[in-house]
Amino acid sequence: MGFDLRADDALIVVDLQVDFLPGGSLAVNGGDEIIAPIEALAKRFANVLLTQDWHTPGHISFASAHKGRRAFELIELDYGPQVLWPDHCVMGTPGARIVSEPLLERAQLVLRKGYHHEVDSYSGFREADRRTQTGLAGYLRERGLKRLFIVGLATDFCVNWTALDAASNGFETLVVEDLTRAIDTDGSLTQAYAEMDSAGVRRIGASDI
Ligand code: VGL
Ligand code: ZN
Repeated sequence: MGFDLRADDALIVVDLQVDFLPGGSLAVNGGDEIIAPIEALAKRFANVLLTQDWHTPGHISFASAHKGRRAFELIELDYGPQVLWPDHCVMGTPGARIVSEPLLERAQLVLRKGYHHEVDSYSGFREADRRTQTGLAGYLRERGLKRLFIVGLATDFCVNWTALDAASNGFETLVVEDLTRAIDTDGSLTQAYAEMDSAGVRRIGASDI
């Protein structure tokens, strides 16, 4: 409908990994449905970047690392509230694999995050302590990339946090809503949309591009 895709646009594909697909340890409903359309969209972008959730074994975000706690409970850590998750995307394991060979082939950058044992990182820009930078903002700036189209998993966690940080770093930020799928625990999807809207993140559909 009307984006002239430009050389300074980037498609950021968030966490399209085995553990987030149906059958995975932190399966996102319908996660598999977005793979083919993202691959098709990626062909139209001059710049394709991927993020990859990449946790240490026994990572602090895992319920299994907290005695007596269960997955999807909320706890308070040094850096703030943390949802506890089933073990997922442990570095080097099959569950952490990015599921699309065409995207891996096309990607200029695969940005790993969540590899500090004591800090989670939903965002591709900044870890959950809200201080530790991943380097993505500097990468985008040095490459002169200005407008970011964000797709992938999950809408209400890694897509949302990545989009909010993208906007706060001054990038024009668009989330392609139908090329994401949500975990939707405890109202998280409604909250994520409200946060995106108030941060000036545009929500569009794939057919708009
Ligand atoms: C994610 C929960 C835990 C995501 C990653 O990719 O949205 N969610 N780790
Ligand atoms: Zn994770």
